[in-house]
Amino acid sequence: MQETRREVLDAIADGPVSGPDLAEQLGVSRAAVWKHVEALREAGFGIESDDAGYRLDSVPAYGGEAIAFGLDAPFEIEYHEGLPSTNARARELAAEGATDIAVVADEQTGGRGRLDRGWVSPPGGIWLSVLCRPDLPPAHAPILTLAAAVAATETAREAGVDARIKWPNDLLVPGESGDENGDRKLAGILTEMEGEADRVSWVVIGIGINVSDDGLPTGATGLLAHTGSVDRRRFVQRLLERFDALRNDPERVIGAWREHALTIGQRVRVETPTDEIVGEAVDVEFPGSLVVETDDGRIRVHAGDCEHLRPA
Ligand code: BT5
Repeated sequence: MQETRREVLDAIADGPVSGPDLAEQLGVSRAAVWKHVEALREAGFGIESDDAGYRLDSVPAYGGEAIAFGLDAPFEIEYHEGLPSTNARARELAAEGATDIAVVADEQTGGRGRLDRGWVSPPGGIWLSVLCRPDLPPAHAPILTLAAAVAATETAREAGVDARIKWPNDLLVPGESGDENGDRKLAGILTEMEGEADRVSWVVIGIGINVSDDGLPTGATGLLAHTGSVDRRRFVQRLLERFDALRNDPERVIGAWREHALTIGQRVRVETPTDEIVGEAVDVEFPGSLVVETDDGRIRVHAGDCEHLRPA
């Protein structure tokens, strides 16, 4: 959000402030204050004005300015009602040299999963992509995907949903006990990056979290199936704040990932680009490798599709 506009909001959130006082406080003209107030009203903010001055009455449920207001993390928000894919848009921004932007859309018409799979993204879901330029070698970039998975899981758990992580980065809600096939996919993460040999140039972390489960494929679930209501604005804010705190703290990422993991301790089959590995998942290691105990010993898997098997 534009800096002065944010300052106007902050000022009127604390009670009525007169136009002239606001203008003086922010060092702008009264006409400029009025313009910012009108722009904020257009963005959906409820702003009362009476003899005492301007007062913030209500914040829109969702949207760029709504997410930016009260966000305690250094991301700019670019909001769209509809987009083919927030990842595609974030990549465009990366090509323009931008950084620390979260692209958020209410609906995606061409949402993408990994390996060219599709991602169903109806209106009302949480679809966002975070663009950043971390000071990391490309081989360590997976830690950011894990950080996003932890941030999304902790935010979902705070919202009252029993989200757990399936390696490397799916969020599942476990089924009732005794129903191993009852796990449902709540969210997915798609990370894309560009880099030189020794340094990441940019990374885009796309996070899709289902809210309603209307129109989703079999095996999927949404937050609303597990909790009474969802404040998407608050959800995105908390998610971005957590991701920001975690992106510079790899130790905590791995620890928190383990704590929320559904995969550790399970029999798994992992398909890598070249191999199929079956065994018990025993740990995850920096920057995100799964350690699998197989009949031929311990194997560290860096990337692949993981399936949880029924215990032998
Ligand atoms: C993922 O891929 O799980 C990564 C999904 C990332 C989506 C976000 S939304 C914001 C950003 N913009 C994008 O365009 N993408 C990112 P993968 O592990 O390949 O899982 C894809 C598979 O999940 C599909 O083949 C379906 O079987 C299933 N699927 C599709 N839509 C789903 C949904 N909404 N919920 C649960 N499962 C879904």
